[in-house]
Amino acid sequence: MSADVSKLDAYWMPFTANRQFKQAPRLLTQADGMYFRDDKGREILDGIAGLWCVNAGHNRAKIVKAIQEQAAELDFAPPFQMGHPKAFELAERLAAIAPTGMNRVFFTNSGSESVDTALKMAIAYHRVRGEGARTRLIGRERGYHGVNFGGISVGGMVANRKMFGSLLAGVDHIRHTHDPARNAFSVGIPPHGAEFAEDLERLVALHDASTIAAVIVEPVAGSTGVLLPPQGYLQRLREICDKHGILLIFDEVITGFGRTGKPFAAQTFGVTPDLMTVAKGITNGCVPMGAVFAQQKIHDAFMTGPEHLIEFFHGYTYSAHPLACAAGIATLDTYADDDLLTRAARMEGEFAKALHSLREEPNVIDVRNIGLVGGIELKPLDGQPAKRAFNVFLDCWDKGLLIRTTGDTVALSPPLIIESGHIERIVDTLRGALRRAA
Ligand code: PXG
Ligand code: PLP
Repeated sequence: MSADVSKLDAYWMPFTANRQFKQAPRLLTQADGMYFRDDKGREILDGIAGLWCVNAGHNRAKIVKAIQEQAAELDFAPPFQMGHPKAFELAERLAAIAPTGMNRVFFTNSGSESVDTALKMAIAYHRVRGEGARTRLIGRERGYHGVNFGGISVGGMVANRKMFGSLLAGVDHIRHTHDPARNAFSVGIPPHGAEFAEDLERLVALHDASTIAAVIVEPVAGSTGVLLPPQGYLQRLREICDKHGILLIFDEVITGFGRTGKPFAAQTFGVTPDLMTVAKGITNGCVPMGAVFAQQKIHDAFMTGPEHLIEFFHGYTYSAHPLACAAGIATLDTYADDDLLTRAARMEGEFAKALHSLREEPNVIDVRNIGLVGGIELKPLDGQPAKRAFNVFLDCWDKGLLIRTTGDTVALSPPLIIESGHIERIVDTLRGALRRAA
């Protein structure tokens, strides 16, 4: 059954080549475990956990049941000046697995909202402490922090920024950490580049620390092509932030919930931020939800003034939505039942070996991996950036495998329930596609 193109017009699709898609639609209609099914009944192996979010695999019984029951019990509760029990329960459960001291949780509905929330918290935190001049936000080149104005301002993807005017004022960027000349084909964390963190000292020298509120980075950058932090880099960034009283924000929207082998990448790398943004895996992708984790000292700094007054003028109609909270609790149960938040560490060796076996395939110029994240960078077609990788994407889809591409990098982030047979199939399918794309 091919889709009726006249019925595809109304939906303006996000981050999609709309015209190409509507000529040859790729429609998913069902999902279970490691697989999607498309509208033609084909089984599609999910190489990217939906979009870095379905960490426990699709259609998990406990989560489905929790959402169904919640919808019938309490469909909505206003989050402002009101609460419902599952919001508090989920926050406690999240605090229990969080990096050291990050025991205060603010709910949002997406990664983009989490990022803008964390940036606002950082600026307001300094102000409530009497350092109101600390308003400057520092991001990083090649960062992705969602699509809202705060997020694209601190973000470092040209395509996401250039169309949208002057963005937030008072933002600057440190350099990215991608250094293929020294680090190509590193297995796991690349050895070279801790010194890139010193770029923050350059911005401190330029702007003065007294004007800087926070630095935001992804511990592992996903959307911009799977860029890993060089050994010692995040530690150095933490030290420089501490030296200058600058808050460090980790954007863990893709690294959160087990992707790198511990619950959060902060734990994998042994570096604790002041604020941490999450989304995606918080509900296994089933209901939109995001959150910001804060160190208690940040939360407590707001708890001054008359007790009947609102301390932080921020929140969303759907913050801590009952369906999302029910899904989140059942998701944490599912992760615990199957020991999934550390499974990526156990699968990392096998996954890395399989990915790096693609090294000799045509046009592969780098392979990068950590936990259950993989990046395979391809030499671009002359004068047609991103085209070769997109061809590989379409070829894999044709062969029943869903991957992601960003620029000319293939990104893999399979559900954490992945088994050896799936890894083999992913790599074999990619190998074929790379040869055909040569
Ligand atoms: N921060 C990071 C680090 C992300 O990866 C967001 C913020 C925004 O989250 P929302 O929920 O607003 O989309 C993200 C999202 C990809 C891809 O293909 C990754 C994301 C979104 C879309 C595509 O790598 N990450
Ligand atoms: N726009 C208008 C007119 C609103 O009334 C509201 C919320 O009340 C919003 C935007 C924000 O919506 P949300 O809280 O879902 O982010």
